[in-house]
Amino acid sequence: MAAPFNTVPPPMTNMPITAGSQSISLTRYLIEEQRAGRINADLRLLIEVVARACKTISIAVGKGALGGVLGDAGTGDEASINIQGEAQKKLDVLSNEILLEANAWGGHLAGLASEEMDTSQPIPDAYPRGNYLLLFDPLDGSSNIDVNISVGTIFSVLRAPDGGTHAQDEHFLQPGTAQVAAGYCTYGPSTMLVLTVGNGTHAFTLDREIGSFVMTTRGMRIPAETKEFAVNMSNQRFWEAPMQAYVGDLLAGSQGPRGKDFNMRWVASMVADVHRILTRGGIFSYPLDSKCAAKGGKLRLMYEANPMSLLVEQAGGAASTGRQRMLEVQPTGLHQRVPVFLGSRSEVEAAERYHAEHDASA
Ligand code: AHM
Ligand code: MG
Repeated sequence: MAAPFNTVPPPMTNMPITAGSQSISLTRYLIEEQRAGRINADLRLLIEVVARACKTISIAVGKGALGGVLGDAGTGDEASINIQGEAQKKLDVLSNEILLEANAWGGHLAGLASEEMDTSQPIPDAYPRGNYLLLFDPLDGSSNIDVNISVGTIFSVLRAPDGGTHAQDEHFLQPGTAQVAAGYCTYGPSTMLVLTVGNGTHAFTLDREIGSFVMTTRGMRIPAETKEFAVNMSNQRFWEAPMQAYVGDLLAGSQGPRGKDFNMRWVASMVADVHRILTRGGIFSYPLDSKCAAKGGKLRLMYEANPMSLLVEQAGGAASTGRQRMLEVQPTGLHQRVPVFLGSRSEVEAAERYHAEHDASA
């Protein structure tokens, strides 16, 4: 029998909910969190609205070529380029619109910011404004859409410093420790929502027949040790010296200083790679390299690194830039980029040691 949610905090072990146990919908989970005083009604509504938008995106992604939504946005020479300087896919644009439209009118937000938009967007005057800020990458890994590989939506929730007023870009520039909720939705063989409101990281699977997210793992736990790493190896020659040394020792396997053989996986969809790490451990990294050094890294702090880092820390893992705890980075820009190392605690600490030793000797 399922444990009563209102009295027992989620046990901190990877606990798949087995068939036959009482099913706990996302709605029920959020109501129980509200009763326990960990979230308020507005934050509950916000998460429900994001989850509903993700269901709509899941339907669009799932239709694939039949929905006429594959390929680049814009036409021919007029390819649509976003603020990141990247060509937008039709599904990037559509997912962004779905999230904007769903979140505009509920009264729970002061503003939104998206990886696909130049600046943040305040809630229109026609609607009431609330006390939260929502940031999202509407469709991460979208270069994978056309080849039918998992993609996902990543989101982060902050408190609005001036709740109820027009949100400005600078209101969003809060460190990851200030997040009140974070999550992602992965559109893979099944659609899953992985969520934290600061009380563990929990996974919900979309039951397509009834149209609701049902808890399938309560209290995800990342094993501290791992033998699996995820990185785009084709960038090796562009990496900094400490990353070269770290991965060199991973590749040396049982003959090298690490004394064990490592396996490598790289989906090139951060959501899918992080989901694997939350499920069975590993380290994910997108380090600084000479191609992206001028921008600070490849992945975005506010839309990718911070929400994933909160989910990973809440599952017992660690997240770092290689030189600093990710969640303590003070953002200076909405679209700021950072190097990323996250996953199994001992491996993230090992990567940090290589950076610290290199920096000390330099
Ligand atoms: P995107 O937000 O434009 O999709 O870029 C982010 C993606 C991540 O999902 C993934 O980890 C990374 O870019 C892959 O980069 P690369 O193609 O260099 O391996
Ligand atoms: Mg992205």
